Amino acid sequence: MSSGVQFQPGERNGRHEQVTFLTNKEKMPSQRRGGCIAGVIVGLLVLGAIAGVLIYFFAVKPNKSSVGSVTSRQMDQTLVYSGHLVLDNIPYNKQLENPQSTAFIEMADKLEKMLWSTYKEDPLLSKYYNRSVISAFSEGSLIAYHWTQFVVPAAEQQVQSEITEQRVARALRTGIRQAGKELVVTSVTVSLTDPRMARNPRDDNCLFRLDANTDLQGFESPDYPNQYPPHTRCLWQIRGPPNSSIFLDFPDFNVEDDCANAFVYIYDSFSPDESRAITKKCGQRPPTNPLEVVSSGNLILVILISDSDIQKPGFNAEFRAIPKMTECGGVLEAPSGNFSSPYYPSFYPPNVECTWMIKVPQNLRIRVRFSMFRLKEPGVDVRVCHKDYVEVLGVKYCGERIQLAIGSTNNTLTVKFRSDGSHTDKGFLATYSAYDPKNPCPNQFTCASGICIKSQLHCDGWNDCGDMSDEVNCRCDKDQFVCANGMCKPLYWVCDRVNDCGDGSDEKQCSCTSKEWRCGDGTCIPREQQCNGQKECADGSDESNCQASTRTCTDFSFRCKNGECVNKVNAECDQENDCTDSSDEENCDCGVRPYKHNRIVGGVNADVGEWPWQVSLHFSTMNHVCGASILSSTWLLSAAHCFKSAQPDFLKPELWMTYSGMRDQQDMEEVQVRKVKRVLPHPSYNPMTYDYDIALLELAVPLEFSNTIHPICLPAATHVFPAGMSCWVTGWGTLREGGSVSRLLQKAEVKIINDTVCDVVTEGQVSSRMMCSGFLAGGVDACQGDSGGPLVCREESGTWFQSGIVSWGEGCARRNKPGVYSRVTKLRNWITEITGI
Ligand code: 4AZ
Repeated sequence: MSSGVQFQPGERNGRHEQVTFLTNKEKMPSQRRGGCIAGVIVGLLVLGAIAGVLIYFFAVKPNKSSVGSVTSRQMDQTLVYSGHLVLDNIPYNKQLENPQSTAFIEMADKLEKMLWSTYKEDPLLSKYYNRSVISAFSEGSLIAYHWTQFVVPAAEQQVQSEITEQRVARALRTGIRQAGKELVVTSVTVSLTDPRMARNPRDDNCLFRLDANTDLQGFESPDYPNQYPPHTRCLWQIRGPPNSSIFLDFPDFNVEDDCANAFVYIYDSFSPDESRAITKKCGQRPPTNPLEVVSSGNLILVILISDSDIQKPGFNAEFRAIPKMTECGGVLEAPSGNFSSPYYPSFYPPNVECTWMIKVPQNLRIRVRFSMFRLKEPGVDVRVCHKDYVEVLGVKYCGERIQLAIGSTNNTLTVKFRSDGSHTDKGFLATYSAYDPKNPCPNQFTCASGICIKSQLHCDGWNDCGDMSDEVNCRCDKDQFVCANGMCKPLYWVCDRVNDCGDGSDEKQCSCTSKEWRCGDGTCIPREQQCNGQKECADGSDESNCQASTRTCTDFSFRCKNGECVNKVNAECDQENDCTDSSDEENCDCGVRPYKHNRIVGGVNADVGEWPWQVSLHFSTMNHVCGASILSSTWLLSAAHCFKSAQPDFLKPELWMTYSGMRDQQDMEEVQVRKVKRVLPHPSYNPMTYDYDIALLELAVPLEFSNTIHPICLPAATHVFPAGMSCWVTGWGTLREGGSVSRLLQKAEVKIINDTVCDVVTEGQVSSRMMCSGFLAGGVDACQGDSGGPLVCREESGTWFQSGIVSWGEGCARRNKPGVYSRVTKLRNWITEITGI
């Protein structure tokens, strides 16, 4: 159960030190628990503090103006530790809420002096001590929020690693014990803190104190909705009545993408204390995925930091006090139902514990399926789940799970959810149902978890249950390979460089001899042929990453504008300057989505702004006919077969209308409608074979880019999309073969299929201008109406590139009949010829 501000011994996350003073009797058992755990904790704390120091020095880059004059000496390093103190013998007084009041000033002075006198006792800390500040007070005994700054001169940087959380906490604990009778401190927390967040309430012009009540109130970042100023440091302390929690949401949130430069940090405390952090966010969020958090107690602290010159509108926020949650979980006795983490889909509060007891009639069993599961926290090993978790049948689950289903062993099932004091997330949404163990899945296959899948999926070489139970103990056919994990896969997938088995066994015994080099498609060539300027591998991989000949030009080099060659795979728009004229990073305002998105379990409906380059093409009086993608404000890319059909009218630009920024075919909000000036199918397009199935559309009026309208990056002709890579295809095409088109934009994750396999499964119908993508097991594919739409792949740099254009396929989602796409790299030069892009 949650409680406002809790002081539980052992609630350490390895990054902060929390000290709770126990009576001697209470101390005994914990002392006997031995030095081993303590050693590990101390080790973790030291590592944590070192990591923190490193992160701070290399990532956070202290801002000179942020922490007073001391840091203005160049290279001096500032360490700040913040947390809170619980004072037992001092009554709470409303006046302490106002930092300008005499009560606040007197009490803060007294405590700041006490802090100094405690640090003074430690020779190392006293040497580097700079100042201590009490930043706020709250009730519940008296809680004082503090921070202390240490400054280490440049010449003594090696000392930084000794000023650890553990050392600071130890100094405080020892010192405060000796502080005398007047101030009885019963508990202390200390965490390494980004110095930019340590503010003095008595002289800060961007610190706001807000009182929450049951009415919805709001606040905004400075100058919202215009841009917040550079080097913003603003704090909002929101305080509700006792026994309340604060609900805080951000209807609009648009902060810079790189969290190292700008972010919003939210705390379940008035101290920027890492052990009380609720979340840290940056980027832009779509209206469908607003940030909504709930505090465990009646306080919440919001901090906005920005350090780069890129300014964004910031945010507007709303808050209100809600009754503190007193209960969660319960007994569920209906045969089926739903349950979720508290306040779902808002972030769950810190420090809660809920237990659901599901009980069904004696002769039945229970299956639980999580359709959303997000308990992600920084620095958590998801195999251990030592912070927030869901526990079922003795197993703890945390992190983000795409497929999670669990079955009971009898007619009851207990699901426990626990959140600790820091970092919360959206949580989970679960459905459960009772089933008859004698016939759990009528006419279907029963997974070990109790969920049902279609019988045909049993032993089909794909892990459909999610726990592999449909793929063990299968008898493989003669033309199948037996994976080490018992799965059966087509023999011709062995050594194709795709881990089809999931355990790597189909790719294990495939190495080429020591005198050979292995191509991307698994074939072996003599080693000396690699990087010899001639293509020996069918996929060109032998010439695509030739470091030794960095500037020599081959057919596989990236060509810079100045004629120079770069022999690095996928050098364009990877956020590294490879050409001396930087032309590889020019025209790279593409392939990023302005909005931040959450991955929804099993979701197929695209989110607003998730695929901002997707366009819907409408013909004459018909509605949606084909897809296209945005290359620039005036050029769209599509498939030739959308225009060159039996009806010559399809070539007439005036009969087409393009819809950009659309998600719902019946919602025109934020959609930009443009007429077409020119339709340019590839001159070599062959309607019989679908070879060169590519077309360019020039728009009559340029598009204005927005959160939901943004171009996709085109790959260089030498860009490599390796077999096995996960890419996404999107469109409003039919949901199944012969079905009707979709109202909402759909997305599907598909894999690039090896060219040899593609050739086999299409019976030789693919040309070098085509590529296969999908799953040979079927089930996921593009379909009619998706044609002309983009197949896009996200590179490690985070940039999306269009690898394919939906072209054809034998039916849709059929087994061994993947989708066939026009290969953009092969048609790249034609695009440049026409558009100059
Ligand atoms: C079509 O008719 C179509 N399964 C597009 C893609 C695929 C099949 C048909 C791929 O537009």
